[in-house]
Amino acid sequence: MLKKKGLLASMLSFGLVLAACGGNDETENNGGTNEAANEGTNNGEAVENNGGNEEAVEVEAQEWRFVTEETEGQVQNVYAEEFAELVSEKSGGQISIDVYGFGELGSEVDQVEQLSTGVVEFAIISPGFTGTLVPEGNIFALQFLFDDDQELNQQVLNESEAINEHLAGKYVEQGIMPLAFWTEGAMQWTGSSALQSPDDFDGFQMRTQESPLILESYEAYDANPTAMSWGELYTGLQQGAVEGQENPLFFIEDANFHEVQDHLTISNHNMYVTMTTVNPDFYEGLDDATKTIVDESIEEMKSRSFEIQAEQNDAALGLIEEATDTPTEVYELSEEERDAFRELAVPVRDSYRDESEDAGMILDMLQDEIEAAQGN
Ligand code: 6CS
Repeated sequence: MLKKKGLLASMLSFGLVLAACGGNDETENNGGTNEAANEGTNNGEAVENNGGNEEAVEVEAQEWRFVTEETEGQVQNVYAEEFAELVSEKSGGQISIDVYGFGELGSEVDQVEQLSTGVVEFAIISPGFTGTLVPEGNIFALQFLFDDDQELNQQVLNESEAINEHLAGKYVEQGIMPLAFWTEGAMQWTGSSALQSPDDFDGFQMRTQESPLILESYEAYDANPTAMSWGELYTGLQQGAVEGQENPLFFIEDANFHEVQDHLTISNHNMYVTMTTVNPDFYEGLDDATKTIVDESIEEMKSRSFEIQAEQNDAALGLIEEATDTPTEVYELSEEERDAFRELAVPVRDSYRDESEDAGMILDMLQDEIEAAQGN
């Protein structure tokens, strides 16, 4: 429960952090951040001996903010810290990025607004929290849509026109510019009771993220889904307010959900997709040299994000099984058992098509892209 105390302390320091972020109010900050970030920057020439890095580019000193939905040591934070390091190196130490973990600036939903209003320049935002704002982002709620091979899925996320052009465009319209879509691993179920067939979900109190089609996906199994921040989830599971949840293994283990759950089902029913995002006005306002530093760092983090999640997810199941003082029964669904869920999950795709004029086109294109990747 140490983490909960840390979280509370972080929430209490929220006001202080905002004050430390330059004292701007939100309205001024939208364009103001860009001006502050760009003021005095030049076109960026490669210089020798800049901070000891021969490839560093000359840019003015700048300080940016990057908020994540996770805490220290978890996948998103390791990613953000490494991204900050790359940007610092490439700018010869001139650009520094302060990373704020989950709870330091508010909830996951608050963070979406902070990014779009320019309170922070960068954020890791999971589509699971934006389904009302960007209905097309509900595509990642659709279970059994992607392949079981995470490497193949990451390749699709990197190369997909449906995602990187059409879906990304919908986010930009809402003041959120996705720079990369990436997997945090396959999701599994935990429960206070065993979850092995759709019948086991009948009336089951399932915790989900906010996006409407995530809830609808569990309603298709006759469960009673409730959206809740993960900051309240440990206590919610412990006290029985909810009976189960879905997440990648690393997160289940690190957030200690296995301590308060008797059952873990290896279901691989979906993958956890997240996005590295930037405030579009801020990004478009950057000079070419600074933009290149950002773009190169994002590109280099594409393989790293996959490695970071794979390493943590690979270790997590063993750690859960070793926690014998809080035993968790692990059950892996057979292909036949997965098919029973798949059958109920596929019709939810029709609801996705109804989300907007372009949703059907995005889904069709993505399905073609997944099939093409599977055929290679
Ligand atoms: O379940 C959640 O809400 C959290 N899960 C992960 C893997 N990252 C952050 C997110 O908020």
